[in-house]
Amino acid sequence: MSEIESAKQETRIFNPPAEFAKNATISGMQAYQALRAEAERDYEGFWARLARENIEWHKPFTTTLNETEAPFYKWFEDGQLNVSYNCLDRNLKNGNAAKTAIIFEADDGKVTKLTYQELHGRVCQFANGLKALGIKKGDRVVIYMPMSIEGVVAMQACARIGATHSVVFGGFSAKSLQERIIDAGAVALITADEQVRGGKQLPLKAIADEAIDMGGCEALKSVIVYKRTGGNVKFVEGRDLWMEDVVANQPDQCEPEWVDAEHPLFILYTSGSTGKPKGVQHSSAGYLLWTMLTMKWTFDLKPNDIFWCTADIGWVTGHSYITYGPLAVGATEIVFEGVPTYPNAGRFWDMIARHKATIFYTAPTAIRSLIKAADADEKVHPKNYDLSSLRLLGSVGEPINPEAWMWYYRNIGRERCPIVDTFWQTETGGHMITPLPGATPLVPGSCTLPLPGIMAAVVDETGQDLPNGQGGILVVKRPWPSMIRTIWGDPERFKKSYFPDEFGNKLYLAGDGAIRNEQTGYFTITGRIDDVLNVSGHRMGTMEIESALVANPLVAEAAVVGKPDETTGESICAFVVLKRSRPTGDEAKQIAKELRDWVGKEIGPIAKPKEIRFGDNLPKTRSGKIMRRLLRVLAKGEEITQDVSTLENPAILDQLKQAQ
Ligand code: 6R9
Repeated sequence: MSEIESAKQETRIFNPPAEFAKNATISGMQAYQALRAEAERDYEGFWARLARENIEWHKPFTTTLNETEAPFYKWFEDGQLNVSYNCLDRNLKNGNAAKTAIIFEADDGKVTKLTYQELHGRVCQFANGLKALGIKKGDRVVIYMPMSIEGVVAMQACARIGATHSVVFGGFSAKSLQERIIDAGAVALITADEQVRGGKQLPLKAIADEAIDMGGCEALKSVIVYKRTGGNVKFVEGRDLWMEDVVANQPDQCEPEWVDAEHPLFILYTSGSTGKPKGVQHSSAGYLLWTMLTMKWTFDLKPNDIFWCTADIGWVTGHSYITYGPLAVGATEIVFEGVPTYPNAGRFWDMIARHKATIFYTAPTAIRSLIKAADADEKVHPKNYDLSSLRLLGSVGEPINPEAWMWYYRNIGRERCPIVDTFWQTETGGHMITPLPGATPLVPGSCTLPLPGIMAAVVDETGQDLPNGQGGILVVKRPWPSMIRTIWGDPERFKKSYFPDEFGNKLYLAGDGAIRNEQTGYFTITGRIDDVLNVSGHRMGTMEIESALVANPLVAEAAVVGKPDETTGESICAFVVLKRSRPTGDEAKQIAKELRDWVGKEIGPIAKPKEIRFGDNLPKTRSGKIMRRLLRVLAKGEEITQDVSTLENPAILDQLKQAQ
């Protein structure tokens, strides 16, 4: 059944538990509708009110939204603030100094707790250390670190001195890291000797060295290394420093650098439909505001909550719901170094029980793999764990299929906890379409309704609204404070990707398809409508993987498509033409392995194709265009029913049918 069909047929509804609704920040649908109405009545007034109530400003703003250079929107333009001050100092003043900010659990189970006072001190010391190295406001700093307190400290310290950070996920290769260092023009790199995941030590500093040795990183003056394992690393005199030496003797107070509301807090690279990753640039004030509001609205955060977002700080979810949002609202949060399957697949459930987590936010791919693990081994079934502390569950990164939703609801939430299926993107900064746990009746597989102030809609190719029940293109009709500001160094690409001419440069194009339910108006996301794949909740461009493949000397041509996968949502299937004759049997297996490893080195292990098929050619139109939609059908193992008369070489389809 297609996603559109299953969304249309889903009729189960789960109302918010009465107790939950009673105490919720947004309590009941009327409260939600009232906020929406406020935004519709006076859009700027709505955002201005929230920005005044939630952010502590160094200098108050007087203009709310500047649209004169649209789509380069500016929010709260003449206001000044510091994001780290809002996350840390404010908590010291608010009586949260002795409150636990972070419960860190290492891969081996060792737990370290840090109060707001301690975190503030650590961030200030490191910020002072960065300043001593000459790093200043506006400089770019790349962070390539494991999940750690130090990773959060590094990001917050950059924010404190007004340096723009760009975190690169620790699973990316040397080449990917090098490209990002160059594109951002980074003056410093913060990394670790090694990272520890699933009982294994994996290098980071050695990969960073390799990246820098590839050349082009001339702007990079300092490499700061957090000693995680004490593993062997090479140091370059005059460039490399231990993090512990950078902070040694630095005072634990550091006056924050006040920045303009629009000052770029961070750049985060993500995949688009062309080969080169896009440096998504975010602001300071608008971004901070939305991470705070979504913590309060979507997660209904209360002072006693123990909040756990399992994402990595290398992704936007880790930025908004580990480094910034939870701290800005004074939450206690869990930060986890390891993986869900080590020492066994009960790790998440065990951690929830031990730390008494109340809010748990994870990805469908993790849920699906833990369902499988629980089916295979009774011992790691969630029923064996005390999950009574939980009151709210969340999902992010990809569509959650109704079966996985139901399992999550029954086995983890024990039918007591609402599930917030949060639809959003690197570009949106925070949640866009999501249930409110104390208001929205839930329907499995639907992210339900846009948050107040988010003008989401489903339109056709000409930008006209579609009626409910008709699938189309997901857009946002008005700018919102936490939206992407530009693509770093490429404003034209920003315009073309998100505010294209076809829609009069007025509609934000998410890149996803959606359909709204005929009765409820609820949104269901039907997946990407561009050449972007979503594998285990990780975004990847098909062009990126194709470029990596053709960079291999054996490869003449490659086309990459997504294939539905039970566990990872989508998997990567590559169709490859070699410069030599088409390999078969063991030789094909051998070359496929070589190419997979090659892609792992070019981009990172997450981009390795699960399946590689070799052909003498690819299905092309007479004008030479690769027919990817046919390849998608072949990848799924389905029969081709479409018209293939425009194909130059229809015989090739038979050859590519079989998986090798
Ligand atoms: C936060 C994040 C964004 C893409 C997005 C969409 C998919 C994310 C989803 C979802 C359906 C949800 N996506 N959340 N699809 N339901 N609740 O994941 O950012 O890595 O940029 O990915 O992920 O396709 O366009 P990012």
